[in-house]
Amino acid sequence: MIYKRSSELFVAAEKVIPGGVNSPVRAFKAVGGTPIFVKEAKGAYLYDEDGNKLIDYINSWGPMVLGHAFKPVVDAVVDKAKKGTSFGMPTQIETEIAELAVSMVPNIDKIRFVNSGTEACMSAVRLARGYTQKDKIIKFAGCYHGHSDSFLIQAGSGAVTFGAPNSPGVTSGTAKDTLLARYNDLENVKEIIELNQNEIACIIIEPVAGNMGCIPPEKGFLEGLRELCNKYNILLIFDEVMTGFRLAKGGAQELLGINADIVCFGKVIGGGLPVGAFAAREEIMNYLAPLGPVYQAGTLSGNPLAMAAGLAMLKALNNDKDVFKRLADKTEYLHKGLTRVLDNKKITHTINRVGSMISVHFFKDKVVDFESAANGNNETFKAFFHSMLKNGIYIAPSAFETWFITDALTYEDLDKTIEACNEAF
Ligand code: HOZ
Repeated sequence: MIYKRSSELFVAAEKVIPGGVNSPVRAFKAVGGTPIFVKEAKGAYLYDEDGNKLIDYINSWGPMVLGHAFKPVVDAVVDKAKKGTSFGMPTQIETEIAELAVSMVPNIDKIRFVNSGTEACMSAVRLARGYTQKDKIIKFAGCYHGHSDSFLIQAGSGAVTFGAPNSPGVTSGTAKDTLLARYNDLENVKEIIELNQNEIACIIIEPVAGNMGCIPPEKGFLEGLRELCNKYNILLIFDEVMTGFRLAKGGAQELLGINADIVCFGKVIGGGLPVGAFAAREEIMNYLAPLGPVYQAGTLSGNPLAMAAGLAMLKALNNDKDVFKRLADKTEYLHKGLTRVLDNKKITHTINRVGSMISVHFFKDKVVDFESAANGNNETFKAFFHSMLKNGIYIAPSAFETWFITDALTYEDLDKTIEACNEAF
């Protein structure tokens, strides 16, 4: 494949945008080479500026559950755009999407829309602190909850890829209120809680981690967190930015059968437009301004374009009773095919998968937390990434990211992907 035009566009971008990108993972620093500039996308495919067609496994980092340029979403956005794009005033469609989201997700009564997953998580933590009147939070090494200050402590995703999981600019005052635990290690969480009795407002977690590759919660881990939260009056926050409306209608809460106190959404809930949201039981949500004392606001929050896209997306997912099974089946097929190839070639690896999230780790043991994810062979990953790309398969340009499966993928696409893996070694 030729990337002449993409390289030229990157050089131009670097002159006026730091690193040439508006979000670091895109810069290809973790895999080398220059990023691919997308011209357009449709269904399961990306078409780049050099005229290459790629099978897409990042799907805008999750939201394209039903494929790129999904017609109901596009139609809804076009229709709304003609009637005004933002008012900073209430609109009826906000209630419509809120009603639908509340009906799909277990254990929530009210939802507040914001503009990104970062905003959702940041606001959820403020709400938890205000509600419990406690300051500290527990997060897990390798989990990523957006780039707000409290979360850039051993953060996953781009933060870890560039060797800066603790970012300069986060004050020591802020950092000291974020307590760090090991994913899938309940004993570790218990110790931290016992050392900080009556000080912890919330535990925030990706119920299926997606920012150190895909890491499933081990049996009993989330159940244990739920019990600890009940016992110590701590709120449990599920960051479902990746898992919400992707693993099931009701996200990870439904799939895994665990109730969180606050749930954060992003990406999928906006059908790929800039939307985030956080939701909880009424008594918690009523703590938010204008009803309660915890302040949170935004001019573009709930804007009609985003709401129209999100509503079209949620309706499509809600009305298709087989979609989550189809997604899981396709992902399982890919998992089996990749395993067959990598086993045949005697490549040391572990594949993690939950629903339509999957990641390949070039590591000999189980990958259950940040430490095991970081022990994967990054040189093998880089070579794998570039070989897949050469064969028309676009996976995330970092070993610390999940691949997201879209329903637009055909079994022929999956076979091509498995074949590309075969050629990579
Ligand atoms: N933080 C995102 C992945 N977990 C990457 C966002 C982007 O580069 O668009």
